[in-house]
Amino acid sequence: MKQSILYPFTRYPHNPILSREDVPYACNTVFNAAAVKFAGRYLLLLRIEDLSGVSHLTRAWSRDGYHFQVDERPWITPTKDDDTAVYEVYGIEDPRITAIDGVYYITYTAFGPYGPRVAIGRTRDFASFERLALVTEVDNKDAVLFPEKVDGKYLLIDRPAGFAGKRGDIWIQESPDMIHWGRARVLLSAEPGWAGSKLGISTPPIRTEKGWLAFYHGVRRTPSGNLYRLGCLLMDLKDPRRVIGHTPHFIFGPEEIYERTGDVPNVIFPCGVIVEDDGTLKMYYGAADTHIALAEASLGDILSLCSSCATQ
Ligand code: M1P
Repeated sequence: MKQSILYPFTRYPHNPILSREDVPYACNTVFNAAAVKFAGRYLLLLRIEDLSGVSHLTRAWSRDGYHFQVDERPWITPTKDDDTAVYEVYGIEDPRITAIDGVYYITYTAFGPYGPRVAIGRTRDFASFERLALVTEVDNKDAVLFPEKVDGKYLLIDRPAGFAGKRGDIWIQESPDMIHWGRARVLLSAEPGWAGSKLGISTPPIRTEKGWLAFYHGVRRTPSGNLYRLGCLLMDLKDPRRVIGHTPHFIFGPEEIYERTGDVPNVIFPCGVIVEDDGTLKMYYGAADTHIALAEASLGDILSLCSSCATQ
């Protein structure tokens, strides 16, 4: 589709930027990566699925945001801790990174026989990693933290339910300490249409002059399987529990061969965006659960789009 205000992203012409051939050890796929700028470099935290089907997280580094070097070894693997190992035994998936006061918090899906749970860990240097807590019960995933406390509370957006074919909506909850969460309420509901089956937040909120901006994926169940596409939403700066704009149509979706074919076809799944000083937004997304690709847009265009579809 031609780039337009309704479809504001332009794909990097050399996509995909990472495939399993770029990983220095044997694996099945590399996809759904968190993104951050750290110590003058771009850092992707890759979800890599190994040959047994279990996912772990590995770092990849870049000077320009387009060409990445993947570490020789995994960084975060399922925990061996006796109390919690069972909850990650099927893998750790779909990381997102939020910097709060100089600490990088990583939210990810811990997957085990009881279902998916949201886990939070943290690092200051992307060398050591400390697990904080499994913060939800099962059938919850797609979680991101806000980069600031609001009214003295941490805020987490997540997606309870939506697992095993059930409808899933985007929720928000708060915590005084990042461990104990509550006062949960729905932020955005899956409505009939392009995202009628389920939603999930994709990327951590970005503070902008118009509100907190975040991207989300919407899923439509079709006769040939699920179709994952992208929308964006804007939350009130003072009260992020209030959505002040969101796109009623998708703004990005699978079209290219690397998005249409792979282990899970017709999936685009961003977990990280980086906003450059010139207002260009780099979105890193999993393509067909098999590769990582990059698309760019102007932050201004995205904000206009979101505000032109104001909900309140
Ligand atoms: O296969 C597509 C995606 O399916 C799940 O996402 P969600 O639960 O939000 O629908 C996840 O397994 C995700 O990793 C995967 O890309």
